[in-house]
Amino acid sequence: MSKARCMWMRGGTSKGGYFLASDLPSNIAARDAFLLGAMGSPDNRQIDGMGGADPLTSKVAVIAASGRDGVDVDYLFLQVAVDQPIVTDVQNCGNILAGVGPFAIERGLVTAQIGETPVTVFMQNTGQIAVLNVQTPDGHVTYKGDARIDGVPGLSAPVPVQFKDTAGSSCGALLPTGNEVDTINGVNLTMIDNGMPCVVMRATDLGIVGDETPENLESNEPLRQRLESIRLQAGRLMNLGDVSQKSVPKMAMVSAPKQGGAISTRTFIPHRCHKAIGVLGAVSVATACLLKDSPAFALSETGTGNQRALKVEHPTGEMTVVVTLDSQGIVASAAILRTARKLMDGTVFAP
Ligand code: NQM
Repeated sequence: MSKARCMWMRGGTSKGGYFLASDLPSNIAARDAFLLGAMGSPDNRQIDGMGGADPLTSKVAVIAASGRDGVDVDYLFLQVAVDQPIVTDVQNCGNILAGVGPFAIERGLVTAQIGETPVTVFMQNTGQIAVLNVQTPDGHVTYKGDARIDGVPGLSAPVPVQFKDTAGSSCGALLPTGNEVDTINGVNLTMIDNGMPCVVMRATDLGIVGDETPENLESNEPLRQRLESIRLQAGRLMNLGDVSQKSVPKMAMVSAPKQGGAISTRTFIPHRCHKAIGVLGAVSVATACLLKDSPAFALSETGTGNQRALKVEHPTGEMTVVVTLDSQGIVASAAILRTARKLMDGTVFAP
């Protein structure tokens, strides 16, 4: 197959191709070969394809009407590696998710209401549900609005996203080792999965301050080696097996908030440093901040009450995660604000 119908969209702080499942080959090897060709991978510059030479702009959403009760669409997220011939469904993506609601309405999978249209999404990668509210003022999707998210210039229509039951999405449990804190290579860390498997460590324990730019951290070869050594061991302990070719777990280095937020982060995803932070990555880090024994706890400002707006600071601003706590103080559900924009609707070609 050498061409397919597709919509290119920004979802949150990521960007990628959105396809109806029926517009892609059902054979997985054929599908992946097509997507690699369309993105221009493997190649550091992705010069012969649509990818933007960054994992955040080399993403794919595959969407179909859902047969599940109370669910509108099934969404499969695929990460197309930039410099390796890998397409993986091992992780979810809460940023690309933001475009799934508008896409589902635009393609006629969900009927728009007048005003706002809720879209209930089954996230196939992890088997969980998210509910998006899409702005449809006159029965059509609008991308114009006055919502702003850090990491994206300008204003857009808000797409609030609510997650339910994200604990243990990929690792089987919120704390796959059963512990709030473990030690690997002498570094105290929390291995946690509240929608995204993450390893949460104190930045200073990795020899950085925590306010460095992503470029500065990516050029720090000893740091990268330390992180990868910890990650490979953490992967096994988190029930993820050999993660050498996988994009999880994410490596979050945390420090005290610098802009009045709850915590400051620098996150490797896992080999490039995120310019912001992933959505479910932020939910998982925010959850770690509430665990008394986590190295994140003492550094964070998490406030009080059963519902808290935790601002997770990152290199280009912050992401506010609104968490609702259960009677034991554990995060029961989380909500975030994203925006999305349709960039192109047409046909994408692979060589
Ligand atoms: O954690 C990047 C992104 C993501 C994933 C990554 C994401 C999430 O910013 O839900 O959104 O961590 O690979 O798109």
